[in-house]
Amino acid sequence: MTERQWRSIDIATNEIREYTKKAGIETAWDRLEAQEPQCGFGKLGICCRNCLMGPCRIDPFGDGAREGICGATADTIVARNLLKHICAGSAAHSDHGREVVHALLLAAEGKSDVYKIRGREKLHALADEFGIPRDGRSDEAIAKDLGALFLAEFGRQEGTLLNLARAPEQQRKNWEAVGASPRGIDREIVTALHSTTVGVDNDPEHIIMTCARAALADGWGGSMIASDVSDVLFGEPHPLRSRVNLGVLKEDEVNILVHGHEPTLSDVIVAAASDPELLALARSKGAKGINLAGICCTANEILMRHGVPIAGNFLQQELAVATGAVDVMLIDVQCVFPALAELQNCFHTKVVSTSPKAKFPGAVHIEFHEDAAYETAKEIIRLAIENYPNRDRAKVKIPRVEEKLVAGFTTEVVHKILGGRYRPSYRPLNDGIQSGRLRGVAGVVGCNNPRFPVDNCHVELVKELIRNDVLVVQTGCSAIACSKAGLLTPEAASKFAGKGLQEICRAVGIPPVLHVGSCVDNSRILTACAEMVKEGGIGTSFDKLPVAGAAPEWMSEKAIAIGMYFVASGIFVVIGQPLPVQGSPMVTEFLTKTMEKHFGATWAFEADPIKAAHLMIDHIDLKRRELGLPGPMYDVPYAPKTVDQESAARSVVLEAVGAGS
Ligand code: SF4
Ligand code: MSK
Repeated sequence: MTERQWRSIDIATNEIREYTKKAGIETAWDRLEAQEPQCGFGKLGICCRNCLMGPCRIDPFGDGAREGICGATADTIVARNLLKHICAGSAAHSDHGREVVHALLLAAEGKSDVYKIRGREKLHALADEFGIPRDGRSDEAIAKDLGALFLAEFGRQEGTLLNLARAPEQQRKNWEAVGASPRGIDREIVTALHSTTVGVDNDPEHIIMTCARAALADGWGGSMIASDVSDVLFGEPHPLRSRVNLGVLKEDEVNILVHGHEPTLSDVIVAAASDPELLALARSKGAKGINLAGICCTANEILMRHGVPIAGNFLQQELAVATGAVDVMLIDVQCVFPALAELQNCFHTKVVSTSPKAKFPGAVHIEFHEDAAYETAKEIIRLAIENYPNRDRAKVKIPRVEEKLVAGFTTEVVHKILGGRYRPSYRPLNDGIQSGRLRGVAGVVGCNNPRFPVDNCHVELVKELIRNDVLVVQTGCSAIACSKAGLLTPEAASKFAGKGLQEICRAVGIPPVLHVGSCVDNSRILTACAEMVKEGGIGTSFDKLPVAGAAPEWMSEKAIAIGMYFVASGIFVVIGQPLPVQGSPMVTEFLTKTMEKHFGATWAFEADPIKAAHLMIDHIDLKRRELGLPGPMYDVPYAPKTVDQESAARSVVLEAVGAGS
């Protein structure tokens, strides 16, 4: 892999990556190089290991095998593989949701040493929405009913998910018409996995409908429950300021990084990190304090609610350890490199796994159980403090790079900040879109991937969108990427946004790019779209709205599930590298064209971030025309200098993904 291919726009990433290269410390980029050339059959989705008559693979050039031993065609194999990915992604988000519901029930039943109902307003709103009586009842009693109701959604055997009632009527009709309305979350995933086994579902179109239903069970089920219940249990996020990038690590404090996804432990770690007993212990070891920061989505969870700084996104997990300044990296589930356990041997860092679901050979395992959450959190922090004196000062290299950000936007917050505290409303947002001051809204989400220079596509794509007066909402590692580039501050509006978006940001005091949370919080984008439809004037279902989505550097199966539930909800989605479906022209055509007929939206594949931005803008403009809305209020000036820079960034990206120069 050439330097040109890995070099990021993030200078902290470059600095530590250079160091690991020189020091011979292996990271994801080195392992990618060792994997090259990567398997073309896998990339095209045409290998099948579903039974032990195989493995089988289809010759993409038509000279060799056209069918697997059982007779499965490329179309069937590709569709089945896609469905397996979606099941895994949906399962990950939904299992996260279930854990949070369990924690809510512990709080409601008084069985936890730390969990309390912190989001009273949200609890009451949800109780009213789901018909749970509130009069004369304690919050705990209400929460117990709510927890039981949500838990039943996972195993629901009859009827469809209750949250579907939040979707516009037309959306629900679309799903009904193609049999994509999800029933119980677990049921959809089990049924979908059943249909992928040898000799079950072999009709690629039918399999893709199952993909849609399993993904919708995630978006409108598991993920949405995770976000709602987290708000009840840990408190509703509100806009707050924080900092981001490796520079948030401190030389003279105990550094603890939380990495993974579930907030059940990380939220408690935040509380325990200010425990006087632990602070005194840290001082007794020569540290000035305890510095907590995060990586990936667990970082986003505690950023949104507590303003805890973020050390980095997905591809910075190894780089963070390589700063030599991390005393404990606490990991739970999802997006955690097994390589961390080996990497810790190069430094004093202790990698501590905590989930009963996820063990890492070589890591210290301190199992987390919700009923003793605070004690576990203290034990892990104590381990970090005891490890602080082992830090080798000669190896400490913390890049002096950090950026400010504002996070904490939710569907409810947008209501309040736009309409005012006493008259919350989406009216000003819809008015802005109707007048053309705001062209539309885009969700830009997803991971990093070593096939792309870290963050470049996220940042270039989002800059182009806001330059064209498109308000951007973000989650996950994409939000972290753009916050490192300084796009998540109100000041970024005057620097990067078009005139119309600038006016809105200035009037309301928001950044042009809104951080709405972690991967499960993509469900907040669905509920925000539902509010826009409810407010009226810009379409009666999601597929009519001037909105679009993107995941420019995605890598995870969870990203496929997210993309699929957005498309199946009527939102056009552009992703950086193609889905592994191109071994079947039929499946590719179905996803990128035919889905429009059934769901009102399609997928598009585009590695070039500027072209991807313009696919989204063109789609938004098309929706505006269909709604009879005027064109954008302000012309967007051609920016030759920027475009030159963008071209350079694009050619690196294209080279990195093997899409030409
Ligand atoms: Fe081969 Fe069919 Fe078995 Fe897949 S299911 S491995 S295509 S025989
Ligand atoms: S953490 S799924 S790398 S966004 Fe949610 Fe980041 Fe992608 Fe994991």
